Amino acid sequence: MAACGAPAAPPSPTTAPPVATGVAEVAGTAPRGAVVSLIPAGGVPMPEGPAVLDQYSKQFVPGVLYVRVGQPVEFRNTEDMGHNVTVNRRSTGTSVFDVETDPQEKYVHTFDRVGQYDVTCSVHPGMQATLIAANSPFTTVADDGGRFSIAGVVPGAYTLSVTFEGRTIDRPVDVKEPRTSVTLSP
Ligand SMILES: [Cu+2]
Repeated sequence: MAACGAPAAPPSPTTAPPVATGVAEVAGTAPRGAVVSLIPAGGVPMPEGPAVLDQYSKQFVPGVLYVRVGQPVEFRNTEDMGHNVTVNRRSTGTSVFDVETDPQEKYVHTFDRVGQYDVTCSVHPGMQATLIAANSPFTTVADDGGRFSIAGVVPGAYTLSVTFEGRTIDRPVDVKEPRTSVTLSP
């Protein structure tokens, strides 16, 4: 079964778009650092299995990980060196957890809030990653200029959900090809 040739790459490698027919891009502006998600009217199934953030070669792999709110995340240590996983909510610096991860061990945490999280290892100051938890695989983060773009979206009815500084603004969006623009002010 061949793909239709459309470059329908979802923003998250852990999940796939519901149906890859027409493809649209949703772009616009939001508060800088906001987590921006498009949630289809019919919802999106939770991915099967956990998301994984590994510790290997004194690095977090991958360096940026998108997960779903409610999806278990395995923080693994797959090398013969003790590590630590410290997770803080970026907007407030609030601690989420701080655990030691022994060689070949894992720690599982399920995020219950949309947001960006800083992941560090207290043993190795150079180790860091960013984790973004959201309610849809169609998710990105607004850049320093507030710009965002989500490509590979099937046209239709969505809720655009924008979370920043602990607040969430939801707005209905009718996504049309080839590009739909949205501007959200703080
Ligand atoms: Cu470490």
